[in-house]
Amino acid sequence: MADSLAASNFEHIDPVPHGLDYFTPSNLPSNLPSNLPSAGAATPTQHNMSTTSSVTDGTRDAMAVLLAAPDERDESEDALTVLESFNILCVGESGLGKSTFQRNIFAHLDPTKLQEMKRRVASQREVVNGLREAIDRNKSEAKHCDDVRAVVLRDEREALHKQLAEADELLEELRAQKHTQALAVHALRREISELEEKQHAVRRLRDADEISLEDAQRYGATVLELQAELKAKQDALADELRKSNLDRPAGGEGAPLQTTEVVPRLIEGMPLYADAREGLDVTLIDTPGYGDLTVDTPTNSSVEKVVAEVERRIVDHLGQSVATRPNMPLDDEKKLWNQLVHLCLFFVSPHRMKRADVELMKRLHALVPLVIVIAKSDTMTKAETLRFKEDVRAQLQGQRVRTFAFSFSLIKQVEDKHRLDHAAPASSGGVAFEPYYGGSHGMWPWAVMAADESRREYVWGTAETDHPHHSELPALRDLLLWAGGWRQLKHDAALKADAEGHRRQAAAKEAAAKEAAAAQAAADVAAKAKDARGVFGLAHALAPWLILLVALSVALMGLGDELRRV
Ligand SMILES: Nc1nc2c(ncn2[C@@H]2O[C@H](COP(=O)(O)OP(=O)(O)OP(=O)(O)O)[C@@H](O)[C@H]2O)c(=O)[nH]1
Ligand SMILES: [Mg+2]
Repeated sequence: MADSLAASNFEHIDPVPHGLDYFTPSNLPSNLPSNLPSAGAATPTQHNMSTTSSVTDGTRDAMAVLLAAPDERDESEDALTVLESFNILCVGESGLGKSTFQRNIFAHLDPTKLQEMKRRVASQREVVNGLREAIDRNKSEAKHCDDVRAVVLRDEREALHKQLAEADELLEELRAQKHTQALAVHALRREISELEEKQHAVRRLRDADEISLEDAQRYGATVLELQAELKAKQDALADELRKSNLDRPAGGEGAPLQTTEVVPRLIEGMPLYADAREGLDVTLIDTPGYGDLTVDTPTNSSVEKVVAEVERRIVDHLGQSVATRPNMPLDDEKKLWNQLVHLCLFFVSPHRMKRADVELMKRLHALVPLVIVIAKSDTMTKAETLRFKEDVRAQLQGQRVRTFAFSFSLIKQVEDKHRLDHAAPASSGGVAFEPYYGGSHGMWPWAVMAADESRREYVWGTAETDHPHHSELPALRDLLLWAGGWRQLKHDAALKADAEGHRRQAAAKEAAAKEAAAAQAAADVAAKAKDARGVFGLAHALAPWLILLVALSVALMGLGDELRRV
């Protein structure tokens, strides 16, 4: 079982990456064509566009769509339908790459320049349509109004026509820009595709048994040249597709800043996959890591900040009693647009889980759906990764930490998709890719690596954060959005928030009952004390009289004795 996790994981890293075994921006999972299927179906990639027999008709068609000139493609300008909110909290020890991960995971899916342009075209088209409707309304009113109103309407109509002409001009300009941009991406994709084919062919010649050493060297040099050319094109395409604000920290170039406070970042209209017509408003909530000498101090505890953020969101959600979105009942708003933490990605360091991790997990697991992520997976070998995944799961079970388990069928869909997308073509003699993300129980943690440029370069080669052979980051992304894991998570988050609400209510009731009982007990004590004081007070008041009485009796008795003696 273990061997099947990712049969070729890291095996393909060599100083000169082999084109087809490598991730390129052209076969990012997010580069799916707009007519792409729902979960589980084949998606186009550079691997399966090869003309070998291993390519299915479906994938070849899909690739054709991807490489077709932009004007041949579905150029629908429909704006994205944003379905709901989806909030992800990243938690863990300091320095594990939480912030880098957040900049990386949706970098290619987050509205790219192209999608941004699509959005601008769509909203400008709405402006144009709005003006046209206003002119129509004006015209129909003009047919039935009096002469004075007719003059006013004519002036208004003239102004509207002027506005419409300007808006139309802007719309055309935006469309042209969008088309130019689409052509640039298309051209780059095609060039990359051709270069990869070429490189692949030359590599086959180089590796053929029957050629001379000289020829082999010549072909080898050509492969290297093609590789350099390919890399330049891939970089250009990545730049074209990348949305800058997710790729780098706000400060621009330079080392990532340490996170010192809880920082939410809203990404509006994140498509579920590239070119999807449906998307989510995703909020990534970054948190200060714990265990750091300067940021996490006893008086400024990172853990307390994390727990406070989670609890604040639950309390706000439970306490919301007024709808804020137009035309949406409160119940729907609370269900679809709540600010709860829908997913807590809990980062643990590679090789070891710490006591502090488990302690925080135990504070969070009843409040939010917890998914464990092993950070910096590039620092572990395949065997270490597998072993550590098992260790983490066993330790969590032993500690009774409850983590969220995605339905196994969703994980399976992602595995199938990646198996298809990332199998090296038979012609390259490549190994089949056997992802095994969930473990037999579907409960393994995810081993991810992240980087701002989506790749980490080492002296021995390059590890691609978006390559399923190298990292489970794309698997997690596909599971969350493409396969619909977000729905399961939101459901669980709502259940947990409600349970927490009940727990708090019960605790408040219990506290109130305890308080009432304590007050009653205090009152009883006071009453008893009062009673005791009453008896004692009476005794106190009568005492002088009693003493006097006794004294008198004694005196009388003495007097009696005297009289008798006399
Ligand atoms: N090897 C490796 N390094 C990584 C990875 N992800 C991030 N890093 C590096 O780890 C360092 C810390 O990354 P950050 O993203 O700032 O870590 P963080 O968890 O946000 O840290 P805090 O803000 O202190 O909690 C940076 O130098 C990153 O480049 C990874 O997957 N592998
Ligand atoms: Mg950080």
